[in-house]
Parts: sequence; C-alpha cells; structure tokens
Amino acid sequence: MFTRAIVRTPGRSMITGLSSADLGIPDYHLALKQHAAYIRALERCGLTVEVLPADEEHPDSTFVEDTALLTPRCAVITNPGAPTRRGESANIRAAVTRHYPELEEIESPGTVEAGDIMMTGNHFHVGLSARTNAEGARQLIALLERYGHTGSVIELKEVLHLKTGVSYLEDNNLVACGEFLAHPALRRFNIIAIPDEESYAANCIRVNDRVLMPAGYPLAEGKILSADYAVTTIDVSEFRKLDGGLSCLSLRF
Ligand code: CIR
Repeated sequence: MFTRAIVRTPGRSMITGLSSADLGIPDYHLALKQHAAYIRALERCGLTVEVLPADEEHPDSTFVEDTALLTPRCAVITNPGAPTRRGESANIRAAVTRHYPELEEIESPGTVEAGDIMMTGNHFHVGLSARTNAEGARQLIALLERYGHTGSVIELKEVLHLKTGVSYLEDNNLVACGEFLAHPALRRFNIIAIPDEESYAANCIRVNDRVLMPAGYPLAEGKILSADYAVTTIDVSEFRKLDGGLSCLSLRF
C-alpha cells in the first residue's frame, strides 16, 4: 500500500524540456490543469500528495520520478544522465529527507534516472539506457543489496527509460510493449501486451486498488480491464510531448 506521493508543479520553462516526441510544444496552462487532475487521481487512491513548487531552472523537473528511488526500506537519490537534469537531484533531497532518515546517493561517473528502475516485489530491474549507465546500475544494485533487495540489469534498445515500455501491476502481471514483449529477463511474468500503436499506455501505475493510465488508449485500457483491474484514465497529453509518462510525474511510497 502506498500512503504518500511527491509531485512537482511544472514550470513555464517546461516548454524547453527535453523531447524526441515531435508532437509540438506543450501548452503550459493545459499542463497545469492536467497536473492538478493527476494529483486528484492520486488522492482518490488514498494518497497524501506533497506538491513541490515549480523549479524553473530545470525544465524537466516535473518528472520527479527520475530523481529518486523510494522503497519500503531505503531512499536513493539518483544522478540523472541528462546534463540539464543533474541539478534536480539536489532539489528533491529536502522533500525525501522528511520521510527517510538516511539517504543513499548515486555518484558520478555513475548515472541513473529512476524511470529506468522497475520494482517487482523485492527485486529491481534496472534499464541500461542513454540516461542510466553501467556504473550507475552497479552502484544502485550494490546499495539495494545492502537493504536486502536484489537487482539485475536490462539493456534497452528503443525506449527512453525502462518504464516507458513496461509497468509492473503487482500479482505477477506486467504491462509491456515492443522490445519487452518477449524479453528473456521478463519471462516469469504474465505479460499484458500493449499494441504498438498504443505503446504510450505501456507506462501506467498501480496505486493501491487502481491502475492509473493515460486517457485515449482504448485497446490498452481494455486489456488492463480484462485483467480485472479497476482503471482510472488521466489526460497527460502535454507531458507526452516531452516523452514523459504517467509514472514519471510522481514518487509514490
Ligand atoms: C526527459 O527527457 O528527461 C524528460 N523530457 C522526460 C522524462 C520522462 N521520465 C520518465 O520516463 N521516467
């Protein structure tokens, strides 16, 4: 059960955020409305949501998920691989410290963005991506092992972050698309396959008794409903323009 989440209000500077999506520049005012609806959805799942103020210096800072890994046993402040995102880690530290007495950190030359980390019970899959390097993954797994967790790496080929293409819904059920559908490292899971044309919906989150997923992906929604989950859809179109999925917008713990 999650009881809390941390989010960060998008700043006006989000329009200069990193993107490969080719979907145009986000509409800042619409993004604010969508962000507010996202917070309400988390609250309806029973979470107390702490809303951090916009950080204009970091255009991608609303994607707080990438800056820290919070598990039931430990908190790790990451070291983003994107140079424009490096300072975000320092800025999340104060918020995380309020909930975890001790913080672990990934140190250069290691880089990790936590969108590359998928928690499946006690085991953590870590994507090796353009943002998370082998040294970062090594540090992270060593830290996790100190707390009795385990970890392993998955090399990414197509997607930005591991959780861009795969999401764990608990109960051994894994939502997956593209390169992850037949991945040997994920063979033990029941795969809920998302068709290519709706691959954006492969990033969704299980929050207590519901699955939160992006609005506008009926095939994906049907598949998750068929797996017997209660679903809430949220329009996050403006964050998609920055390659950001629904999971990226919060730290849940
Ligand atoms: C970036 O490229 O870093 C941001 N525009 C999007 C980050 C999305 N985060 C995630 O997938 N965990």
